[in-house]
Amino acid sequence: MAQKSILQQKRAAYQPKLPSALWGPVVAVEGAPTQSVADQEAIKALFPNTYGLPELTFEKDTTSDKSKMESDKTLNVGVILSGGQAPGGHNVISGLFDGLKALNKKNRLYGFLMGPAGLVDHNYKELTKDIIDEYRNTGGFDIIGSGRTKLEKPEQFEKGLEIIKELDIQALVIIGGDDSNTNAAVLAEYYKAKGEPVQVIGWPKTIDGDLKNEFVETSFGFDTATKVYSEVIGNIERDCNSSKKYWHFIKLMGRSASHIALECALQTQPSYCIISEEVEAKKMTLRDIADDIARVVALRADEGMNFGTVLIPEGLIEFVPAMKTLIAELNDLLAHNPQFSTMTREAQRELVLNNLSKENAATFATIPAGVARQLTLDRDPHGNVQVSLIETEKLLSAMVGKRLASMKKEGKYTGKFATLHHFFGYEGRCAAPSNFDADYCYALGYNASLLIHCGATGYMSSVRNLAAPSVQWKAGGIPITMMMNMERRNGVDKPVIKKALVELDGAPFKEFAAHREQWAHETCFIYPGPIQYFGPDEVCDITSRTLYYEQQGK
Ligand code: FBP
Repeated sequence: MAQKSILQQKRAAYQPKLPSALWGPVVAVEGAPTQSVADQEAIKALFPNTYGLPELTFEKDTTSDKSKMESDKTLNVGVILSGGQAPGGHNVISGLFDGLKALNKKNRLYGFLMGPAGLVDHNYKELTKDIIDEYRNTGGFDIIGSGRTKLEKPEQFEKGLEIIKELDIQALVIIGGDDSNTNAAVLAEYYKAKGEPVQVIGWPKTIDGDLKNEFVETSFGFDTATKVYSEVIGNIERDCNSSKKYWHFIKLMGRSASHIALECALQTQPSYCIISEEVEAKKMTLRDIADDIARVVALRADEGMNFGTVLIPEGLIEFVPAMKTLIAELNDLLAHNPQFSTMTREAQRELVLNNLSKENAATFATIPAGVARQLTLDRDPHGNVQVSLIETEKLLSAMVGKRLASMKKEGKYTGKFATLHHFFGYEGRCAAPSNFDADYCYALGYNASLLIHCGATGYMSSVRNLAAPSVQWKAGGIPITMMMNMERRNGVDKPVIKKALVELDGAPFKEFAAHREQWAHETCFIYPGPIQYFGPDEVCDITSRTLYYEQQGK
């Protein structure tokens, strides 16, 4: 048995707070039929058996005199962790386990190992009370491991069905981001179309925060991960305000949307923060961005402040319009040339330059060789560029340095520009969940046991009203097809869950935009400090600033 830190030992005793609606017997209240957020006809045609299902809300069953929800029916359930780690995954599984056992002590939970591949390859283990107790309120996905295998081929579904039948599993729960929940919907449709009695339920996971909509207020893990990054950014800010000699360029994880960067900016008030969605809306080039950062460096230098912090979202490159069209064409090119990864670097560059459109070839030729190569590296199994490998923090600081050098020649800048670079991502993905994520995940898991109990399939577990204390949260399920639209992936149009990007007319961005010029001119750093697990509620239960501003007034 692995040794535990003292915090881990004490934290194991934390009992996550469930919404009061789930404390006893519940009834599932059906809403109106739903439709997808876009491309309704195309999605309906692809999901004839699971499209248009009603939203479900669990309410207290006031007709029952029992103290808890119970069932005579026994259930075997399989669970899969898919994609990148996010704090709270173990609590989702412990919530599901507790919910299943509350329904019927004979219910069993199986974990498929190392992601969706575990289902296809029949690698699994039964999750017993002893195992679950080891992992309560801990970070990481190591209870069963995770992976990025994309479940999309009928052969995979059939292999999965073999083990599902062997273990007599009635429901499969997939914990994942937008792509994995898309897989969950496809799987639910496949089994329903075949008349196989296997329910499929999804859970909203990703530190990126981009799996959200009216019914999913936030994905789990975002709260904890951003608190960890903000703690470290705050520490860097305090260091930089002490020595007053460095500009720190800090890249933050978040494959596509800039929610993490925006949240960290709201928590730490840096000298500068780039929001990719704004870059796209303003059609900015990398040069425009570097020039604007140089403007801030120069104006702080005028006040004697040759130091500061710049936050850079990981997904920036894909939002710079010229780069976006280049990457889209590169994605298609790579998808149609499977031999690409085995070619020499020179041959790869030649193939790219000879096959790209004139405009994109020109952009490709002008970007530094290192970044150009990073753009052509292997895609992840979902066809995405692996943006975490692109060192935009170094690229931008070099461009800012160049701009400052020419400003110096023109007599427009007299300061010093010494830079340090950081990339925060993996530091936060497996942190011990904050109270918010511990409670939210446990509730999502417990709630899924009720969705399974009431026969739902093709649904995502949904817990809402998250800015209120956890006992007031509302629980239920939303049809996954409702969140879908058609997008081009690996050169083909596919049904996928629509990614939620930062809204420039949303409250969190407006709050940031209203203050950023002041944060640039003055030193307004905030030092949030570490996540607190013990102490006053207002410190331990604080939600993300994003959720706070989004929910304010609702
Ligand atoms: P998910 O969308 O699967 O939750 O993963 C998000 C993420 O953490 C991104 O922020 C990051 O770009 C990516 O995973 C890195 O993944 P990997 O470590 O597998 O390369």
